[in-house]
Amino acid sequence: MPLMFIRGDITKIKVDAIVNSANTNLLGGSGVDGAIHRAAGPKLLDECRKLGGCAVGKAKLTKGYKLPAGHVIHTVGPVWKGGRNNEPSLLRNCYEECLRIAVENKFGSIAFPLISSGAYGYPKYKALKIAVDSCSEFLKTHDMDITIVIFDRNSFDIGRKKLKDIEAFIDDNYYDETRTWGYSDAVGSSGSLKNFLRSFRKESSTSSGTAHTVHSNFPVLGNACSETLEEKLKMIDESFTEMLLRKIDEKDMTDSDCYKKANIDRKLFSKIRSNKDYHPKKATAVAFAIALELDIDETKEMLLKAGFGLSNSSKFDIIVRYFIESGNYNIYEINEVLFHFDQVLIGS
Ligand code: AR6
Repeated sequence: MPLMFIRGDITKIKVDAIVNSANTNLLGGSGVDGAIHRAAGPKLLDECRKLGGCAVGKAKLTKGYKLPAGHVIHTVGPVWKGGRNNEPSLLRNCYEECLRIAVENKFGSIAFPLISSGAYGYPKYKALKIAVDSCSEFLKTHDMDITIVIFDRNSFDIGRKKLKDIEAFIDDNYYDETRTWGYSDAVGSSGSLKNFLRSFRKESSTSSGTAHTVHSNFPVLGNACSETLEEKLKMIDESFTEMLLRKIDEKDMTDSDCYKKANIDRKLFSKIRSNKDYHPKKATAVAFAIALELDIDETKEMLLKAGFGLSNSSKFDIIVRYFIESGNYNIYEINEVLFHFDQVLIGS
C-alpha cells in the first residue's frame, strides 16, 4: 500500500513511525501533539526534553513508548500567514525531512497527520495537496507504505466546482436498485420520472452490453458439442495478467512506472506478474487501468478479465468512470474523491 488515506486517530496506528505535528520547543501542546504525548506516556516528554527543540521545516526522532507505533518523528510545520511567507516550501520540507529520517532508519511504514492544518491554520485542502505531492514524489524513488491520516471530513474539500460536477455525474448515472419497482416511488423520492427512466435506460443498456461482452469473451466453437472440455479450456482468452503485461509493453512503460503510478506495491506486482491466472481485487484492477490510462472500453475489458464490471449501481464505479471519461488519470485525485464519498480507495 504505497500511499493511502485513512480517517481516524494517528495514535492508534501500528506503523514503524508516526509523525507528530509539534512546535519548536518539542514539549507538547494541543491537537495531534497532545494526543500523541497522552498516548505515549511521560517517557516521551522526557526524551523530547533532551532534543533541544526543532526548527520549522526540520524533524527529530524519538521512540514511541506506549504507542502502537515504534517511533515518533516530530516535525514543526509553518504557521499559515496567508501563503506569502514561504509556507508551502517549509511545509514540503517537513514531509521530506520526516521521510529522510524514515529512510535513514530503514522504516518500512510511516503515518502522517495533516501537518500545520489545525492550530497553525494552514488551509486543509492546500495542506493536503502538499502532503500528497511530497509523498507521491518520494514514492517514485523509494519503497515505503505511507499513510496520511485525516482526522476530520473537511480536509477533503475537493474544490466546490469539481465536487458539484461529480455529484451531478453520480446523480445522473446512479442506479438505485430500490427504485426499479415503481413509478410513484421513482417520482416521489428520486426527483423526476425523466431521471428515473434515464438511469433505467442507461442501466439496461449497460447490462446488455456487459452480457454481450461476457459471451464474446469466450471463443465461439463451431462444433461446440463435439469438443471436449479440455479442448475448450485450451482456447481460453488472454488472462488479466497477460493483458496487463501486454498493455505495459504497448504503452512503452516499465513495470515500475506502472505499479508506482497505480499506487500498487512492488511485492503485489511481482505476485501478479509471476502468476498468469492471478485474480486481483477490483480496486487493484482499476488501479492498473488508471495507470495505463486505458479508455473506458479497455478498462471494462481489463476488469472483466478479473471477473468485474463497471455498473451504474455503484458509486465507486461511477466515480471511476467520471475520471476516465474526463481523461484525468491522477490516482491520488481519484482517491481523494473516492475517500470523500466513503468508497474503497484504488491501489493495493
Ligand atoms: N490523529 C490524526 N490527526 C489529528 C489528531 C489525531 N489524534 N488530532 C488532530 N489531528 P494540529 P498544527 C489533525 O493543531 O496545525 C500543537 O499545539 C487536525 O485535525 O494538531 O500543525 C503543537 O504543539 C489537523 O488536521 O497541528 C503546535 O503548537 C492536523 O492534525 C501546533 O499545535 C494538525 O493539527 C501545531 O499546529
